[in-house]
Amino acid sequence: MSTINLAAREINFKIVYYGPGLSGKTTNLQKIYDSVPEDSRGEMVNLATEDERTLFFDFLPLELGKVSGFRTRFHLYTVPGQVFYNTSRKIILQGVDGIVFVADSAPNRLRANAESFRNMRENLTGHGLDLTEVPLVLQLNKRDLDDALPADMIRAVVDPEHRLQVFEAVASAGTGVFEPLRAVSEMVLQQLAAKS
Ligand SMILES: Nc1nc2c(ncn2[C@@H]2O[C@H](COP(=O)(O)OP(=O)(O)OP(=O)(O)O)[C@@H](O)[C@H]2O)c(=O)[nH]1
Ligand SMILES: [Mg+2]
Repeated sequence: MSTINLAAREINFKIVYYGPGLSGKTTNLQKIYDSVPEDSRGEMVNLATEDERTLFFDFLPLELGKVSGFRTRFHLYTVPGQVFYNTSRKIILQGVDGIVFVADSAPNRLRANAESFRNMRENLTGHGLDLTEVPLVLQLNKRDLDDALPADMIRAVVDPEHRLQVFEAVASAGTGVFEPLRAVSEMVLQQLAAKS
C-alpha cells in the first residue's frame, strides 16, 4: 500500500522482486544501484548468507522525480527465492504496490518458475490481495544462456493467458533491467491516480 505524506509532499511505493532461487533478483537491484546517480538512491541493504543467497531481503530506496508536486520514492525489495524462506517472502509482500516477477530461462528451472509464481499468488491471497489487482510485470532473465527456453514456454507456466507485460533480460549484463522497473512503476502510478 503506497503511503502518502501530505506534509512532506512525498509518496512512497513498495516494489517487490519475486521469483525462484538464483533467478537474478538481487542482481537486478545491484545493477539498478550501480546505474542510477548517487543523489537518486539511498544505501542498498543486502541481508545475505555467506554464499550470497538472499537470507531475508535486499532493499534499495530510489527517488525518481516528482509527480504532481510530490516526491516519489520507490522502495525496491527482493525476496529470498529459496523454497524454505516462505515466512520472509510473506512478510515482504505486506503492503506491496507492484511486483517484478523474475523468471529463470534455464531449462531445469521451468518448474521452479511455476512453483514460485504459485507461491506468490498464495502469499498475496494471504494478504487479501488478488494477483489481478496488483501491478505485475514479467522479466525473463538469463536470456544469454545457450539453452535458454523459448519465451513462450516459460510464459505458458506463469502467464498462460498472456496478461502480463514481458521483458527479456540479461540482468548480469545490466540488460533489460530498467524496462520492467519503469513499466511496473508506471502501472503503480496509474493505479494511484485511478483511486484518487
Ligand atoms: N547467465 C546469467 N547469469 C545470471 C544472470 N543474472 C544473474 N545471474 C547469476 O545468477 C546467480 C544468482 O543471482 P542472484 O541475483 O543472486 O539470484 P537471486 O534471485 O537473488 O537468488 P536468491 O537470493 O537465492 O533468491 C548469480 O551468480 C548471478 O550472477 C543472467 O542474466 N545470466
Ligand atoms: Mg537474492
